[in-house]
Amino acid sequence: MSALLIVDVQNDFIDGSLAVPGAEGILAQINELILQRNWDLVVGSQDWHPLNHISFAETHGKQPFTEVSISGETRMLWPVHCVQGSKGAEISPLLDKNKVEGTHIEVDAYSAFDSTSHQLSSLLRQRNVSKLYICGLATDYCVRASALDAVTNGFETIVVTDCMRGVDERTSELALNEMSSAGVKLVKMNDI
Ligand code: VGL
Ligand code: ZN
Repeated sequence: MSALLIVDVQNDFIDGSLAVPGAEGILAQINELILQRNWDLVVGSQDWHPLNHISFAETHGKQPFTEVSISGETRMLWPVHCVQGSKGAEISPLLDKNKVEGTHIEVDAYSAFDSTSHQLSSLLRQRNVSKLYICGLATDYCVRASALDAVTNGFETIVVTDCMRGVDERTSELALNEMSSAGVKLVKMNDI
């Protein structure tokens, strides 16, 4: 069985506080991708932070897009985004949600697989999904982390490169290379 995971197509990443360049332009593509094939399952994920999240620059009294070392790890500090219950955290009204069977939330991590209850991998296993296609936002953060985790969880993992966008061009390029080295397949929508 094959599933499509649509990562973090939320208002803040489209035209809100952490707008990803070109994000708006892929919504129509993603809507087409949803209809393009008879997916056994289509699921979404949603970035969902508490107000004083550790990844927010404001929490540290710093400027957004600077980096800090948190427990020995370099982490990017973001503008306040996708706060639980806010308009910015809502899935974009431009996404065709008809076939999407709910969303899995990421409170603290970039990966859609990293929720404490491992809900996403159990759902995929329950539905006998072996092949997972991933699209959405952002290439260099949540798409990257979700794809790498999908491989680790034993799924054949494919990212649809023309249905995703990154925060930064350089880190997106690095992320694509890293995913590819980890065994993630990179395809374009029309080659599926
Ligand atoms: C994301 C930056 C911060 C993402 C989430 O969805 O890729 N990026 N939080
Ligand atoms: Zn976030």
